[in-house]
Amino acid sequence: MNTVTVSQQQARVGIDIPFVREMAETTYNMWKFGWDERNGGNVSCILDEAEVEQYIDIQQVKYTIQPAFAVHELAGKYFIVTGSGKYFKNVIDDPEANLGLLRVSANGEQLEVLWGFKNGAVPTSELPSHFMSHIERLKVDPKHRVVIHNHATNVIAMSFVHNLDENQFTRTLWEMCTECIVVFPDGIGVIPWMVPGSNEIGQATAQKMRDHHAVLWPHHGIFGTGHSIDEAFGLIETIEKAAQIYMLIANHSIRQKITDQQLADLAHAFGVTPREGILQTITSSF
Ligand code: 2HA
Ligand code: ZN
Repeated sequence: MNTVTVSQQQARVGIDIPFVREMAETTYNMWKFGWDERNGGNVSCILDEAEVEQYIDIQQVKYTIQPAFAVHELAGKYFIVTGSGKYFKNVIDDPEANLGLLRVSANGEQLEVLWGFKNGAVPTSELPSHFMSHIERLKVDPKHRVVIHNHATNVIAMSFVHNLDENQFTRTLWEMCTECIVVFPDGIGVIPWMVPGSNEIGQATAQKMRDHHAVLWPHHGIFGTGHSIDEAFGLIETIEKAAQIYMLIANHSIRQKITDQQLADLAHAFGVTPREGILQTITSSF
């Protein structure tokens, strides 16, 4: 027997829309991993108009919001984003209250809400960082679509005990698991500790996004990007896994390591180019 009550069904308005379901499931998984306590974390995903109009009336603007800054570069683009102050664990039970779908107006100066943000919800407080990151990633990668921010536990832990030089931080992560250099050959960017939610942290993050898919916010969390939610989520998962290994082996005597030669051989075998200046030698032995 189906145990979902009528009120739950009503609350789950939108869950049958594929891009809503994907956001709901992803935010739920991140909460289950312990990366999104309380209202921690935010996600934004660019959608194609053709995809949106299959499910939502794109002529019907519910209301408009003034963004923190004009986003001419994103004019006309559709985004599904998490709501400010919303708990990731709750999205799956009421997507319409915890998510919103918006379009950047044709002149880039308004956000047109088309769906969601029920009961006066507003977009994530980190929207400036998301928008600025989307703008920079799109400049270097037209297929870019997704920005995910969360409070991945071991990444935060590592930011206390490892130095914050981004090349050294990257190198240590690469050394922790064989797959790392293949998943993020461009390394991770690191910004100084800054107050979240501000345009300043958005600018610092976006500047790093020119060269990296992922950016560490020390003592706070991580930003990961990709062509899809799977890719951005998988990137963060991989970084978090490496950080977890680091935290597990810290203060143990290290008997052996993945060498620079092995990292170079991996890069060669998988056809990726490691960011310059991180490995001692990047000559493949093949
Ligand atoms: O509140 O994670 O950085 C959501 C956040 C802020
Ligand atoms: Zn955060």
